[in-house]
Amino acid sequence: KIVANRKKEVAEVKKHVSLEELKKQIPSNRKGNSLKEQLRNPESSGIIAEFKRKSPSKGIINDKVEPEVVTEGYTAAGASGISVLTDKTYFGGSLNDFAKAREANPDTPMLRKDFMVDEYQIYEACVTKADVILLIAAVLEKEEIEHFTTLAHKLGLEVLLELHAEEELQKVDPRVDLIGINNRNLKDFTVDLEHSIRMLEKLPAEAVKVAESGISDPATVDYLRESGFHGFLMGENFMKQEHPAEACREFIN
Ligand code: IGP
Repeated sequence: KIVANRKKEVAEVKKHVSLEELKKQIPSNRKGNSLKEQLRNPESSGIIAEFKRKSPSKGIINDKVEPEVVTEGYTAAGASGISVLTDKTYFGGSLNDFAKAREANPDTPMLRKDFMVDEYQIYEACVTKADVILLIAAVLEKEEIEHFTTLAHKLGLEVLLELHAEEELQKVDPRVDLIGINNRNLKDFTVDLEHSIRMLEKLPAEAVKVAESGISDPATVDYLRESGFHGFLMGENFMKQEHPAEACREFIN
């Protein structure tokens, strides 16, 4: 349902800015920030802090904060990367939020968090100066993942491939830069770390691995790190606070 909606929305946007016009806005020789390199660095906190106004499981999380303020604070707090939701219908985000966060954080690896269902969105990510795009295995065919990965790399973007269920392992394209395992089951919203760790053991040893969702205490990060994860994507635990960046700072220190 989310995918069908997202496809319709993209078709609507295309009516205003065609793919050809969008392509003309691609920044020339921009040097992006590598999230993969950042997470491989053992000195890095590994925290990828997310800007998320609302979600289907929680409703409104925080509608009083600005993306540039929060994300600049995330960088200052020592986050290794920033994720910004750009889906409007389900998460209250936008490319405008992303652009504001980008401007405030020129040197931090930034992930465009959305349901990527059309190559048009990958060009948008490039034009908005994202460093990484998310591909969700649960909603894409293996061929789409391959095709989107080729395009992303051509445009200088890294790919974070998100997995949840075991059946999705066969969709892993060895060229993806990072593999995320979503701790949250998108069907019933339950969080299960042990399931993620079992999945992790089936991934290529050299892959850079990110644990996503439902993380709310530093002990969990330590446990996931010891289990083999390099990155930890956290949203709600920070965003539900009045000052998300402060919460991030306390968490990292
Ligand atoms: C963050 P949390 O539980 O810390 O807010 O989770 C992130 O993992 C979550 O927002 C997410 C997500 C997604 C959102 C993971 N995969 C796919 C939208 C689409």
